[in-house]
Order: sequence, then structure tokens, then C-alpha cells
Amino acid sequence: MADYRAIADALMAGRAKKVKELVEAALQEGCNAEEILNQGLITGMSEIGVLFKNNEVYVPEVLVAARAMYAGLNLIKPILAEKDVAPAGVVAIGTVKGDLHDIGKNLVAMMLEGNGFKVIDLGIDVGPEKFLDAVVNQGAQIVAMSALLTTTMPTMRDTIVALEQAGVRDKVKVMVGGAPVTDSFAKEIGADGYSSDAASAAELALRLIKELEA
Ligand code: B1M
Repeated sequence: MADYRAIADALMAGRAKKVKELVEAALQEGCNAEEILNQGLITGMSEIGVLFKNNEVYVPEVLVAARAMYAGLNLIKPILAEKDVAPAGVVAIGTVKGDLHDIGKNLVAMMLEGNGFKVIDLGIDVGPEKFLDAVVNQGAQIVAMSALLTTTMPTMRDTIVALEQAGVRDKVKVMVGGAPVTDSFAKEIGADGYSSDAASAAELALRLIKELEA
């Protein structure tokens, strides 16, 4: 019987090799790939997210945990793809135009993947047209924008306007974050949600997908 708790613990400790071994062993035992994902990898990534939120671990620990998560995820992704397991949702994420800061955005992307989302990472310096393209042509259900500079925050509003002008605003949820971004700014520009850190970003995305599908 596979020990999903051991997978989660090894992930949280950033032990990529151990996670790979445990996931391989679980698959050989005939364990369900979705169960390994949910009870092992996603559990571990969610728990490290909570520790990060509470300042009990810091960016380096989260990054090594994420690397360990990918060591396991890479083994089960092909199996999940074959089985056609639906992702929790599709998120297009990017750091907005003019902004090159990507550490926080990458953490958010990892937490989203760790929570079962398909993530389209548009990278840095992303303008409204690229976000729009991800919605219209790549099936993004959530647009997730990160900004670290006060000077680049207006692109978030421009992107929402671009979604409205293209007639797709009601088909997509918009979430924003980054050090200078606030809840009141999010409300002011008409975003659907704001979160202050990567763990809450994943919680917010899960809530927004539920709202979209309701
Ligand atoms: Co820059 N920089 N930087 N910088 N930099 C800041 C942001 C700054 C606050 C430093 C300062 O002056 N005290 C300041 C911005 C001032 C302002 O506008 N308010 C600043 C500046 C001015 C600049 C330059 C203009 C400097 C210059 O060239 N004169 C320049 C701009 C370049 C550009 O983007 N066009 C610049 C460049 C750089 C580096 C390239 C050197 C480097 C970035 C490297 C990289 O990202 N690959 C850098 C860094 C590292 C920083 C600081 C030191 C750290 C940022 C970081 O990675 N934090 C930063 C000072 C600081 O914040 N203390 C600073 C760690 C990261 C985990 O946190 O990104 O906040 P954060 O993400 C968090 C949350 O905010 C949230 O979750 C994350 C995890 O919990 N979150 C989201 C983030 N995105 C989210 C999205 C969501 C939800 C939550 O939903 C979609």
C-alpha cells in the first residue's frame, strides 16, 4: 500500500530524488495516478504553501519543494494525459508589460500546478493582447496577472478593458497580485480577485473556477 503521506513529506523537504522513487514505487504497485497526485503531490504542495503564507518557510524552501513536485509530476503527467483527467481549470499567468520580476509569478504558477490547474505561463513583459490571445485561442478560464512595479500596474486595467472590448469578459475570471497590488486596486479596476501570496492565489483560483462553472 503506497504511503501518500511519505510522498507529501518528501516533497515538503525538497527531496526530489525521494519523491521520484516513491512515486515510481506507487505506480509499480498499481496505485491510481490521480490519487498519487491529489493525496501525495498536491497535499504536500498545499501544505508548504500554508507554511510559506505563515512565514514558517521562505522562497528557497518553496522553490526546492516545487522542484520535488515536478520530479513526481513528470512521472504521472503522461498517465493523467492518457486517462484524460480534467485539470481543475486553465490559468494564463504572466507578469505584466514593462515588468521583468518573475519570482513571485513563478511561485504562484507552481502553486496553481500543485493544485491541479493547467497553467499557461506567458512569462514576463506580457501585454493585454497576449492575455487576450490565451483566452480566445488557448482556452484560459482565468487570467492571472502579477506586477511588482507601481508603474506597470495600469496594464492590469488595460487587460481587463481589452477582454471587455473583445466580448469575452464574462467568460473569464481575472485575478491580480504582486507586492504593490492591493485588494482595493483590484476592485477599482474590476478584477474578480486579489491575493497577497502564492498559497492564497491557489485558493482564490479554485474559488473563481467554481464561480465560473456555477
Ligand atoms: Co526590482 N523592484 N526592480 N528587481 N525588486 C522591487 C519590486 C522594488 C520594491 C525594490 C525597491 O525599490 N524597494 C522596486 C519597485 C518599486 C515600486 O514600483 N513600488 C523595484 C525596482 C524599482 C526595480 C527596477 C526599476 C530597478 C532599476 O532598474 N532601477 C528594475 C525594474 C525592471 C523591470 O521590471 N522593468 C528592477 C529589477 C529587479 C531585478 C531584475 C534585479 C530583480 C528581479 C529578478 C526576477 O524577478 N527574476 C529584482 C528584485 C529581485 C526585486 C525585489 C528585491 C524582490 C522581488 C521578489 O522577487 N520578491 C523587490 C523588493 C521587494 O519586494 N522586497 C524589488 C520575492 C517574491 C516571492 O515576492 O514577487 O512579491 P513577490 O510575490 C509574492 C506576492 O506578491 C504574491 O505571491 C508571491 C509569493 O507569495 N504574488 C501574487 C505575486 N504575483 C502574484 C499574482 C497573483 C497573486 C499573488 O495573482 C495573479
